[in-house]
Amino acid sequence: MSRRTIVLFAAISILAIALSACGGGAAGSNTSGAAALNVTITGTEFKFDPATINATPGQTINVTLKNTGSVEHTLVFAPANFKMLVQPGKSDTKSFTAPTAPGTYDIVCDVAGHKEAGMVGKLVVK
Ligand SMILES: [Cu+2]
Repeated sequence: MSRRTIVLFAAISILAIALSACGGGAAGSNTSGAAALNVTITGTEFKFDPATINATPGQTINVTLKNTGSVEHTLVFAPANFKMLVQPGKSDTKSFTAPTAPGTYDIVCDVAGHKEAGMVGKLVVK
């Protein structure tokens, strides 16, 4: 091989690596996931309905909390430092990211006494 050929070959190799790295990145983001999950949860005294969210690891979760009760309610997901508060008769949408570790995590309403009254839910990641 002439020096020129070697340089050309090296350039093509680098280009090929760059392209495959790019492709790999795209494939990676496809596997992690999963389109965002849109869930609508009704909050009232004293429960979430549905009380269970099923998500995949690292999935973006867009939560719409509709408060159909007569007092304010929150939806708190501590592992993601996530909290939303919705006044009675209102609804709001916010997003958080599911943990990357599979498992079952607690969702609570942290208004005083609500969790104890049964206003709890689960996020199942698998
Ligand atoms: Cu509540």
